[in-house]
Amino acid sequence: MQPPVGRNGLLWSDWMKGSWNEKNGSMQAENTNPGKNLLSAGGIVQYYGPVLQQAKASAYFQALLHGIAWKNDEAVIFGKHYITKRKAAWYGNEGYAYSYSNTTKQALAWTPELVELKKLVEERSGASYNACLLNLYHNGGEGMAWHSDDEKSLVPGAPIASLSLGAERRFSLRHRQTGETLSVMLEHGSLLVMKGDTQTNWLHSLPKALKVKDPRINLTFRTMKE
Ligand SMILES: O=C(O)CCC(=O)C(=O)O
Ligand SMILES: [Mn+2]
Repeated sequence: MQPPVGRNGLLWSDWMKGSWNEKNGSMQAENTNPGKNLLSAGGIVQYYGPVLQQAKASAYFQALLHGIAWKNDEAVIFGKHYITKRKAAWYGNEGYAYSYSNTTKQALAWTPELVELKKLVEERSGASYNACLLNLYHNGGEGMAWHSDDEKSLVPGAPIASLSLGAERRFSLRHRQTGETLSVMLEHGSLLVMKGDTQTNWLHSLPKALKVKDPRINLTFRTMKE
């Protein structure tokens, strides 16, 4: 099994030490570059690259595609009710209610796959999480507009760990004051972590990418106030 080649100007082998764990399909490795912050100032965003063997990532993609209680996402913006083409689902520890975009969602109980993925991202990011928002983008015609994950129900500054499965998509960040913008391609099985003041100073988005025909699932593990 060859380790994957990064799409972001880095060779995986340049910054990873270790080997694939064939048993559970995860990269049994010491990531030598987890601390590299993509942001110039005002927050911390770390891209870890793939943390799952590609076949294992594909198996999780299929399990989540068929096993998650997907619903079209709803938003109320300037009093107008929108239903997105994108689907979403909300899982968490104890039936947490989660409010965003003026809608409230009740958390469902963790599935076995989500428990495994939560453990993996907790190990890699060195933080723990009590909830997860999942998004299903059927193709590149679906994305997510500029926003920050700064809802009152979240612990401010707590890491948000974003795991990507399926089609590779561009993830963009824009500084609220300076307008500085940067992007990273989120690979199949990859992990990105946002923490510190990122949600205060930066917006993020998943731009539409009309050439992309394949679906993508994103999981953001979060920490809700208890
Ligand atoms: O799909 C993504 O990578 C971003 C998702 C996101 O920003 C969110 O769920 O708040
Ligand atoms: Mn977000």
